[in-house]
Amino acid sequence: MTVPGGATAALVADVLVPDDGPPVPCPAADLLDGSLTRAGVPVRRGPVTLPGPGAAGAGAVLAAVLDGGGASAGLGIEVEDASGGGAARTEEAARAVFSAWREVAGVPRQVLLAAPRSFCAGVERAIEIVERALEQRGSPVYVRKQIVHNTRVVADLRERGAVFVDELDAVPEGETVVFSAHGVSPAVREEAGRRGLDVIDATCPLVTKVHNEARRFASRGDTVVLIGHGGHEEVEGTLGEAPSRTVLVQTPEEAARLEVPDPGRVSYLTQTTLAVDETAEIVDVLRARFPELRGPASDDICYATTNRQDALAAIAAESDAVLVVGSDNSSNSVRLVELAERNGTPAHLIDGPGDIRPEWLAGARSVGLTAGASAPPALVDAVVAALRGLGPLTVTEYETARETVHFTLPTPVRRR
Ligand code: 0JX
Ligand code: SF4
Repeated sequence: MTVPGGATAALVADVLVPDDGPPVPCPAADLLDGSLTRAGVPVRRGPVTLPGPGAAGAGAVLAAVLDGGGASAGLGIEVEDASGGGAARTEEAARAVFSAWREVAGVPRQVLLAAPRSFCAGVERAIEIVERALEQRGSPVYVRKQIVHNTRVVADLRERGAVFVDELDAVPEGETVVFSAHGVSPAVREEAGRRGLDVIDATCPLVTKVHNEARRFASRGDTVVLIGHGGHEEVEGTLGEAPSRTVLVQTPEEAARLEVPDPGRVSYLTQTTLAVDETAEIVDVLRARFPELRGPASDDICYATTNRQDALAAIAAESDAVLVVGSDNSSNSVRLVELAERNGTPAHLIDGPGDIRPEWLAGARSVGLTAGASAPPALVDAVVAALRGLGPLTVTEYETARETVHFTLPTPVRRR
């Protein structure tokens, strides 16, 4: 098949259809699809019929049936109409992709599944707020910034009528706007008030707690050291609580160089999604410099961030490779990748199964799998399903904590 623009499409098999037996499902289709898409080949999905012995046709069929440890699993790509425009290029790419995946398929693997992983209570609440606002008020419901830093979550809500905007000036007067889980500065709240917007606040209560601390520490006359990453929305929101009294510190080196008006009056706060060990290092430097340093009663790094890091630490060393489901602007997800790498295990951030590269699995018999707090659990299931399509797979979950946290919804959306 030639798609508009002249390139020949590759048909990735969801199922292989032999002429003399039952159809063979292809759970790894997303993996082949992702590789072909990255290679710039247009992809279609559907059944691929296996040519019988001696068959000759216009298309090229690349296929293998693997022993899946009980059930068989297929891998297949068909370059339809191999004589069409761009067909040679598509066939070359299809052969390269097929053989790369074929090479890492057919060996038994285990997945070490970290628990807890995936959605936290603040993310579940934020998504439910947008869903309920859409149910109650209809589309459009405006959302300032990404409700959570996940491509799939944002795409799903957009499909259901949410309109994501970067700033409030893109929201028409009087309309409903949801503030994201990461929080906003007082200046943003004031602007929403001035513009008569109907605000529903999806800021995670654990982020709000940090804002409250920022105001409290600043009002007692302290310099507030905010440990976090510059430019992150949560950090911008927290900085905005007491901008003239707050300084951002991102590294131990910055902490070591920090000059403050009164070294006896210094407090610290942190972004909620930092690496626990790296943050402790910065706090240690600050405490050595400012022995009277005061901080939050308990750490500002939230329970979900801490639990996901602990869970991954428990499996990282035993894994040959780690996959972290999450988007690349998700701070807590990126911290998980870095944590695995600090444990000596190569780690990769993926939005879903289509991002997995065959070379990551070469020689990897144990694959550690986790997901950041904004990544839907269904994407983790999709990764496991795709890996199952490469051969026999055992999945073992290691649970290091059980999460029972639940946050109530804000008043405007509490009743359905
Ligand atoms: O980039 P973050 O990790 O702060 O946010 P993400 O990925 O949306 O995770 C959930 C929201 C966290 C807020 O603290
Ligand atoms: Fe709240 Fe923590 Fe989830 Fe952020 S990661 S939304 S602070 S529970």
